[in-house]
Amino acid sequence: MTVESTAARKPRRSSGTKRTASAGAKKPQSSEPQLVQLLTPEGERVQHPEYDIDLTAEELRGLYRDMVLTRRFDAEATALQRQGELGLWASLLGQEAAQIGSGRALRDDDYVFPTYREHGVAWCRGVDPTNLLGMFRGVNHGGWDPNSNNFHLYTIVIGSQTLHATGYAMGVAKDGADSAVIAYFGDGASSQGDVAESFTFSAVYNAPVVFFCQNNQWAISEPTEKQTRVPLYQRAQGFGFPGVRVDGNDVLACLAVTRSALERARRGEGPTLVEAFTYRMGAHTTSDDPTKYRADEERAAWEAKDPILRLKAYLENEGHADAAFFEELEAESEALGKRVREAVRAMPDPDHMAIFENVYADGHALVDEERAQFAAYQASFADSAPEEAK
Ligand SMILES: Cc1ncc(C[n+]2csc(CCOP(=O)(O)OP(=O)(O)O)c2C)c(N)n1
Ligand SMILES: [Mg+2]
Repeated sequence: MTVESTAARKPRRSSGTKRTASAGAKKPQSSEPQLVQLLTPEGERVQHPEYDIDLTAEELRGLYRDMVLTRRFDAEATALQRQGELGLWASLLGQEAAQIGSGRALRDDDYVFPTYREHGVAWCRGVDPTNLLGMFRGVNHGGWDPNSNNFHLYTIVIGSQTLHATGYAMGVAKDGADSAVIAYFGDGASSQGDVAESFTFSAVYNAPVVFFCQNNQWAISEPTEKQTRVPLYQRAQGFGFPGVRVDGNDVLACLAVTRSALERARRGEGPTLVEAFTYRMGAHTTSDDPTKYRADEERAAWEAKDPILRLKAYLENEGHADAAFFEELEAESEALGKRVREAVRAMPDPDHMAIFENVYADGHALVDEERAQFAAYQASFADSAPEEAK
């Protein structure tokens, strides 16, 4: 049995109302990419022999609401950066399904190690969205207590969080807990040594970790072809654990595939690589201009696969949501946008010396020296003198 074929273990029940995605199709060779999909770009529900799930109308509306509010929050943050309120923003536009689907597959006691773009996952973990903005405004080093929501601080050092997640997962296994760990990373990060090392360690130690790679086709200006000669999910095979590619713009498929990978981790069967095949609709960050390196046609093709529109079409076609639902959600989005704007503008400037705090737990000679230098520099400004001396 190949590692990939373990991904097709349990045939599920069939339903008369759904089309089978691969019906009549030639069985792909193992080297050809396979894509798990439950909802087509047109909003048609298709069945999958391994990953089919049943969700109530309320759950479907919940996923839709999560994606809409996350997109709204993200748009607001981009606008705030343009207005000079944030120093930088990394937009998740286009990746809502990958993040909400995987985020809603998690249990409260699972632990998440994100990159810097996982605003939708943060939303699912209950991290207040305004807390994500402090670091991007430059007023703090993180903005939330990772252990309050089992959601680690954003990690900028590409790929390093996969090692943190693996070590944490090895600890979970040693504790005998049945929770799981998920590490988010990108297509570009897949080229990092840290990621390869985390694959090796997690496989060998059977660590309960899911590697969730959002292949958004670009690592700043480098396309995925510059990262790999095989589809990314197939990398897992060489490390001895299963890999699966899921339609990253299909929230149902992302939920089903991640849930299955997390269950596998809980059963003590080790890691899984999930490659969510998606697209970064915006710029890498607000400092980037993607028109310099990618074609408009490419973006337009992905616009037709929008994760929110396809679920909207499905909700409407099935009668799972009425006009009042969409109107209320629009009002909720507006309110969220207003709350985010007000919260950012109200963030107090940090104390100048705070940058030196928490660098080392017990202090450090070099940090002490730098702190003293910086204090002297600050004191050299005329307006830094105490009030009574002026
Ligand atoms: C170790 C390291 N090398 C380089 C960088 C600069 N850098 C920031 S984001 C990025 C691209 C990451 O691409 P990908 O992993 O695909 O994630 P995406 O930004 O597309 O979500 C790079 C090279 C960094 N932050 N850390
Ligand atoms: Mg990328």
